[in-house]
Amino acid sequence: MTIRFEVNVNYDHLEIEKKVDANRAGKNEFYCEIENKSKKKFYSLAMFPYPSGNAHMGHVLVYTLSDIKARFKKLKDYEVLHPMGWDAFGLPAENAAIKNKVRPDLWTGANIKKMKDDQLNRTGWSFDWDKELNTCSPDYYKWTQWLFLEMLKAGKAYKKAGYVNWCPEDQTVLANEQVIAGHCYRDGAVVEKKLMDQWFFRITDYAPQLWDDLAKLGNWASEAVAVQRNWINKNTGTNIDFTVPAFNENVRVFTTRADTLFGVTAVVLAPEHPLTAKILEKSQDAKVQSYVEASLKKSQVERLQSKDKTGVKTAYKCRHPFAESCAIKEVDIWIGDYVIGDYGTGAVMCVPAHDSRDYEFAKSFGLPVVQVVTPTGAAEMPKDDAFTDHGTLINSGEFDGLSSSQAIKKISAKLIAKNLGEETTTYQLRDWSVGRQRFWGCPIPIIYCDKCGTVPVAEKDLPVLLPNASDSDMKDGVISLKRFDSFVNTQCPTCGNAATRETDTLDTFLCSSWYAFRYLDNKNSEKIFDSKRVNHWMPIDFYVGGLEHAAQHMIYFRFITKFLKDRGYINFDEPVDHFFANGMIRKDGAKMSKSKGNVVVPTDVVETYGGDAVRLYILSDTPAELDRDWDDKGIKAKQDFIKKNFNVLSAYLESKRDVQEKKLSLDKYQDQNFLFDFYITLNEYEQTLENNLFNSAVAKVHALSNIFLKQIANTQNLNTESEQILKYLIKDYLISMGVFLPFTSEILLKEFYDEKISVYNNTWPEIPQKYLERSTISIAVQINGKKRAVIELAKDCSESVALETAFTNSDVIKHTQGLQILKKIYVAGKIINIVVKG
Ligand code: ANZ
Ligand code: ZN
Repeated sequence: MTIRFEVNVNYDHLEIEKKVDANRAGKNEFYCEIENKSKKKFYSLAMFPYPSGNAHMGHVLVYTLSDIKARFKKLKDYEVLHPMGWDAFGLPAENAAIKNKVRPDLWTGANIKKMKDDQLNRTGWSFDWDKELNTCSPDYYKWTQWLFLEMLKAGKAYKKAGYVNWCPEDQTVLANEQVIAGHCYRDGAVVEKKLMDQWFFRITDYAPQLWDDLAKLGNWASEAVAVQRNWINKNTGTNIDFTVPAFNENVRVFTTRADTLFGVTAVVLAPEHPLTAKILEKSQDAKVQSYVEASLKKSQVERLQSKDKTGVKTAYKCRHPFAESCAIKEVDIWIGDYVIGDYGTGAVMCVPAHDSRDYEFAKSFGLPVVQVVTPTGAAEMPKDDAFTDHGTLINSGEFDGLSSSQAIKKISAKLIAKNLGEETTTYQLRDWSVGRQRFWGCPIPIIYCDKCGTVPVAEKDLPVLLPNASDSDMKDGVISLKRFDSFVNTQCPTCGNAATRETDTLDTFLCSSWYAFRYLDNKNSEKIFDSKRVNHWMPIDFYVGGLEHAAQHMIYFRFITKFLKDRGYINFDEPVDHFFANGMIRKDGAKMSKSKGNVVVPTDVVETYGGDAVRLYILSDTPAELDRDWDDKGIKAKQDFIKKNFNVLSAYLESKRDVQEKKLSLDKYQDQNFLFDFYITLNEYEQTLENNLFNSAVAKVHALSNIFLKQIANTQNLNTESEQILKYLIKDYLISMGVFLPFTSEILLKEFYDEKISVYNNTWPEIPQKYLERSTISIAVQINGKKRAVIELAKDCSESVALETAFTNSDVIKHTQGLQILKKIYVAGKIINIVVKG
């Protein structure tokens, strides 16, 4: 036999990887036949990367996870899709363009090439590059634009005034990431909030469905579902009207605790509330004026997180809806920025005794605290805080003595009867602001005409192409589509008059909210995708990504799916069956970051330890859902393990080149025990992979290797048939190991079995039922307290048979011959104890 790959019997990962890659070049081994309906499908997907130019350890973890799953399912005879693409629009490219004076498209393209060649293809990831997509390429963003137009047609895209971050120095809009502690990242100017017309998607129309369908996400990481629940946050409550005599109108508050109505000591309006503006106009109060202006400059996050509640009292009061029976007849109207403008009604009834935020607010301004709910049972009234639990009503007139939940119903009913309230459902979810005042994004396909107004670009005219930015376009450090006259100036598609294009681009979260569909039909120039394909392949069977995407990306992805279903393009309403949320890779207990100087670079470790070791190490010991600490010793140990496994196997197989592997009857194999060991462990390995217990799977890889290495060490007396069977079993073993160790397995299979063999396009070994449960057990025989032998017994063996068998064992005979036997007992299933005199 010729040595086909010239395997160096000493493990050298670089040489092995080079050979495996060379052999693979030019073939798309991982090609998925989308139209293949003869097999069950498996869609394994990891969130696609931003082409920053440098893969980091987080990428290594997610792509190894989706890859292990893909390879395993492929062996289990599924048609597997494991695609890869680029989330290429966004701020970093724009910033790099400004800093380095390179065009963002060129910068992005170079990074993609670098990541693909140097990084993604070196870790043994089975990506089907035929399905590659890139969100900044016109044949992709054409369909992002189409999706926008679909939203518009359905009445789900609209323009309204929204607050943006405004740098007064640059006279430009800043992204949230460009605002550092309230200041512009470039010139340090204090960032202001400015009202500008912006595009929104009506995701709130889908809030009830997004909420109800959380029940369908049984296979999601539970933390991710919790994040979604929090984000959508459905609440049932009561809207209550307080009349404001000075304005002859009502201010409506939203509360979940109508039972606390008798404890109201103020009504607080959000600075954005319409009545705030009216109050400002009527009172001309400078203090109120400056407070409102200052509040509007703060971001929502800042407002919610600030520890001290701020506010200002206005000159106006409103009437309590139960003034006739409540001790409190009227309360002051305040403005406070802890009240959010677009949640509930943008106004709250302030109940300091029972709401913590109201309590802090009341403390800051000396408002009265009136207790109206008293703890029931063992609960106690907290000392310096609100009592926020349900309890029993006091100080509430006719409602005294009711439980909170009874009181909520009764008080609501009375308010409704008086026409001063209604029961409501609210969601915290806000409409999705999709416009960005940035250059490097997907242009919004809208034209503004003086005569015709807002005119959507016709579908046949898509894509609206981004202009090519040249160096001079970036000279002042700001690029906006507004600068490109040739882009801005156009003709109205309706009347033909001169018109201008929308210069906002779309949020990159829109690009990533439909990419999983496009992988299934990435070359379609007629349609966004073929519905039949998508209906067959979705939902995604296994989706891997960080919990940091559990809110925005996963909500938008679910929303777009529901929208496409309503429009008749697909027939399912949840995009992801199983969402696997991976943990973080840390170093010395801290997040890896450039500033801490603790970054472990994937290319370096692949170079030093090899792709197989990286794959095995990154999933070992700790469940992949949890954070793990990177440890150089740990990966070195994995490399040593792989090396030993490789060296022993290759030396053995080298010496048995002339043996032809054969799938003979396993009964013929001389060491039946080995077969039990192998198949029982292989079966456990399979279960761990099926159930995503990846660290346990790594442990099984080690266990299997031990079983084979031990067997190889004991092969001196194997007859020819057993040797043929063993060689066959080693092949099966290598195929199953290929899930974690594609390079080592592939090279050994090619070298010693068949040069055309692939560790990917192959079949998981068949596991004979017979070898899954041992009918015998190994029992130690102790003589005078010393272990002298191990014998095989039938599981249900009687004591007399057990002892009889023991005395046929040569070691037992040796240690008892000629001696008086004082005692012999069999502890069933455990041990045989023999006591002799002498
Ligand atoms: C009075 C009250 C008394 C409240 C009490 C709570 C406890 P969740 O559960 O998060 O939805 N609220 C209503 N609108 C608000 C807004 N725009 N900005 C800030 N807070 C607002 O919160 C519902 C509760 O949050 C409402 O019930 C209201 O305070 C407050 F013992 O009303 B509650
Ligand atoms: Zn027109």
